[in-house]
Amino acid sequence: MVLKSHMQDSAFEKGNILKLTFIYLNFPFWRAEVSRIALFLAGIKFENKIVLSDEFQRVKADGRLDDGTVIPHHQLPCLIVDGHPIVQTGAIARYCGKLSGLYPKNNDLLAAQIDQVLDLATDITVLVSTSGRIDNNQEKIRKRKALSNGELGRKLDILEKNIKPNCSWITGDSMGLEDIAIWRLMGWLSSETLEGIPATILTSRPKIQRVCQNVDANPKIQQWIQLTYQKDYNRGNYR
Ligand SMILES: N[C@@H](CCC(=O)N[C@@H](CS)C(=O)NCC(=O)O)C(=O)O
Repeated sequence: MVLKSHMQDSAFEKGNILKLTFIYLNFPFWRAEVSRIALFLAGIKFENKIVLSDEFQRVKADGRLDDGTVIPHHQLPCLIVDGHPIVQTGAIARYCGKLSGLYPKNNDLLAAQIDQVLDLATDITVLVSTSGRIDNNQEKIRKRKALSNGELGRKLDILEKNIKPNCSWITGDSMGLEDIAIWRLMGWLSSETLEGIPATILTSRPKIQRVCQNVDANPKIQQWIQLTYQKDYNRGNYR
């Protein structure tokens, strides 16, 4: 793996092996992928534990897996580090990023630049997820169409504006946590799994498309896809 040139402070030292269990649902959403892929890129072993729908309902209610593992905020993802649970996407991503060398330990400016993209990914996720709670299907589709032409479109334009022209990556000179997060978030948005959000949502956003294409073309990312994604999984439309 090529580390960002200014990230030679990787916390991962062979011989200092942690027991890591990553807990998430059975689809490759960015909230999980950003951290799992960081670990994978660095060759850090972890157990990939999948929680199915019934058990997830119990996690939401009780804050525990069926085996008793505590899920502190009753939400996933959750990472167990030597028996200590960590939750919240950003916290887990920063932790895994530090272990893997994809998040700096002594460059506060770069850390904030990565954080701001992860936080924007969260804003976009929350914006879109609220539409999923609408029971009436027609109303849900109407809401999502309105979002695509309105606030979601606006957020995507803001992301587009903040990616430099002629750069392969959002921050710095190599693929980072922020690129992986945006690749999977955009893959979800443009995959047509969210009825009402069109597959063409990225068409007029070439810089976002370019970042997604670059992540998707990375050989280690392709290896991860082969290892963990269902065959022909729709990774979205960014071409
Ligand atoms: N703020 C949390 C939100 C995580 C989240 O909403 N996860 C969903 C699954 S993708 C969940 O657990 N939802 C159940 C709930 O919020 O009660 C984070 O950043 O990780």
